[in-house]
Amino acid sequence: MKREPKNPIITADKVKPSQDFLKVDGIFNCGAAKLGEEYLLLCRVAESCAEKEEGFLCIPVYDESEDRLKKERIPVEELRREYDLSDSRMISSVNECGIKKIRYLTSISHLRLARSRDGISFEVEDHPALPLKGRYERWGMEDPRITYLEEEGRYCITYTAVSDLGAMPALLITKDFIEYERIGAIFPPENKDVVIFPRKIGGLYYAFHRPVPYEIGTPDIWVSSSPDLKHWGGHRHVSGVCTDSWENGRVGSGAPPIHTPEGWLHIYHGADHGSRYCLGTMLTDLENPGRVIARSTRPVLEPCEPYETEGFFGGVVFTCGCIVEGDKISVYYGAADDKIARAEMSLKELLTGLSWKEA
Ligand code: MAN
Repeated sequence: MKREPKNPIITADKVKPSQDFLKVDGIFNCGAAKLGEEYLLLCRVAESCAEKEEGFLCIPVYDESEDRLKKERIPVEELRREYDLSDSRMISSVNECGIKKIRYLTSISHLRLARSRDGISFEVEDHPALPLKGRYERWGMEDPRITYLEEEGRYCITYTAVSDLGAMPALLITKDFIEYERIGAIFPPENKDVVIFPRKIGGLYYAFHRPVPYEIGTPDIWVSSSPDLKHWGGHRHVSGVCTDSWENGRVGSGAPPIHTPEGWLHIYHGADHGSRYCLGTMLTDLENPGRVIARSTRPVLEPCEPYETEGFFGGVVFTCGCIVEGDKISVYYGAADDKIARAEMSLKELLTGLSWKEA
């Protein structure tokens, strides 16, 4: 992949906080779409409390009963005594069964639209695209992915609704990125990385998703189908972690699958046990999209540049969206969980030039 020389193309200093008491920690993982001639990115914006309070760590949490953000104040003493603070993204502890549980996220995310005429210089809007809503969004909305349903002229947006009840995929529908219809939860927790295919296959909608099994199994990519985008079934395992490689920790969908004559081309992410996130590719059957035809042996993008290795959470390249124009794929990706970067590649080269590992 060829990185954009102007990378990173969007940084946190270009983003206004959504409320006075917040500061923006990062703008990253974004869905991508074209609406007419305009390029749109629906970005994840992560915010935390701007002011420090002596003796406390303050975390913004959405209170659905009052429909507003509140500060949760945790005494620093308690934090040091009871929690693991080594991961910048979360505050965790080990429960009575010896299992690591995330008790708080260090920031809360919402979705924000950025617009561009050339796909490189983006203006970020001043306000969230839509407000947090309901019990399942107490800890925010994350990682939006946009699929344009070609035959219907509408955009499906999947995202992760996060709360103390778990990470749960939810769906929005829009035609204009002004009004959004909330469909709500489409898979129960814990599940993430849902991406919908751009056209129906055999009369059904399809989606890749990534459940997180608890006692048995690994975080792998699955496929499901639906007659109406709301009810999902036909669950089937697609592709798993590879024990001896860059993707030995977890894999999950990235950008919406791209229809090519050879099959569905899917850019996904894989992380190792040290949470270093890279991008890989796989090709699945056009008629049976859960059947993997081939999978790349090496990552197509790895965190190497300083803006990818250093940041809120370094060593991460993570995509939620790309735009295909003829033979050119523009991949938009979150770098180090705090900025947005872009890389492009030729569709043809990607299909022919890679060393495919037969699945
Ligand atoms: C999570 C994802 C992303 C994030 C990566 C890297 O698993 O859901 O939100 O970018 O980890 O931190």
